[in-house]
Amino acid sequence: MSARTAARPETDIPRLLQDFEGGKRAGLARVISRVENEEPGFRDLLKALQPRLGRAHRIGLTGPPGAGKSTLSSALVKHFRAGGEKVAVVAVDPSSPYTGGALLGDRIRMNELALDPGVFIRSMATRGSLGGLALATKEVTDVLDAFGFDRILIETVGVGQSELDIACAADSTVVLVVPESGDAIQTMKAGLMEASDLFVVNKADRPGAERMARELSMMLHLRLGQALRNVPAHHGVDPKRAGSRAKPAEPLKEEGWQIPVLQTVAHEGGGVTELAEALDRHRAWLGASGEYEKRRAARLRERVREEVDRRLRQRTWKEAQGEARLRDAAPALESGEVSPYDVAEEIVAAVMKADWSEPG
Ligand SMILES: Nc1nc2c(ncn2[C@@H]2O[C@H](COP(=O)(O)OP(=O)(O)OP(=O)(O)O)[C@@H](O)[C@H]2O)c(=O)[nH]1
Ligand SMILES: [Mg+2]
Repeated sequence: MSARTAARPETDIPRLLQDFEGGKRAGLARVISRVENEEPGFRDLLKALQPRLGRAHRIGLTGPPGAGKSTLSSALVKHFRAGGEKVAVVAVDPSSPYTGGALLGDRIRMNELALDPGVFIRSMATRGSLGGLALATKEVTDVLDAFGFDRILIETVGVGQSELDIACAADSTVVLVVPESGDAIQTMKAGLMEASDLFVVNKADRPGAERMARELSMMLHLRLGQALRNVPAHHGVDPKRAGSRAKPAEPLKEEGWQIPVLQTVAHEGGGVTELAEALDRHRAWLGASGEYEKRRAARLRERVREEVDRRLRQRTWKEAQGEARLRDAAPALESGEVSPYDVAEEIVAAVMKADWSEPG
């Protein structure tokens, strides 16, 4: 390490790690803040934690606003806690630049859980970080995994692409719908089918839940039929059985995993045990089928891409003063004197000329 490194604020990393490793809550909170805000030294922290990743079961929970995600999360937390497991909840709201009202509501609702030392709850919202919310969420989840939580619930509001990106970074992705969600076809159009490992129709105490669940099962089943047409018979799946129309067989996503469509009444805890059991089955399947390793490998590669993108953005907009250059060029840009392409070229040229010897 150079003398310059020693003068940097990240020299407190060993102490931070010591508190963290000692299982101190305050240490955990400090490491999370450092990582979430991309403060100096956050990469060193993440590097140090790498060898301990992969012990937690990461569960993504996504679905439309008000579907009952937080209520279901709370119910799952209680269930896992009753089994003696340590549980963390990360609530993500990509739509709000600050910790919004909805998340605040969740906090109040989850207060009772938060008093339990075996539970950790964190709300996340965009903070203009150069890596984006999805990356920050994954990194915070890594920190929680390394700290030793057995289960990590990642709740994302909405069903857009960024929510799916976050949910898909989990080991098991649960897509929540409600009877009022509209028709199943609409749900499927949002690309949720590919993303989900489990479907849950929450608010099953309301009319239409049964029908919703049936429609979802049918659609999953139809999709399976299509997928199997390209699967050779020796692949271990019996296309006749799976494609049978007479008896709606359990739908499959991939060989060996049947995407279940469960029903819950989250505020009463109804169906939560069944959901937890299905999650355990999914986790066991991930391990036994080799799917876990496959997804892990894909995730590691993806993390490299995300980090490269972030570093380049950081170089461009912070270190090479891209924003300042853009501001300076704004009048000429607006008057039409220069084109956006000219300005971009100038910024890129500045990035290329910058000193790349010291990591940012
Ligand atoms: N009837 C009924 N109401 C429920 C059920 N689950 C949750 N709710 C209610 O639905 C409302 C929304 O629940 P939340 O858990 O906040 O939903 P959410 O998906 O987290 O909402 P956002 O985070 O705002 O997107 C609350 O008033 C819950 O009490 C259920 O199974 N049945
Ligand atoms: Mg919520």
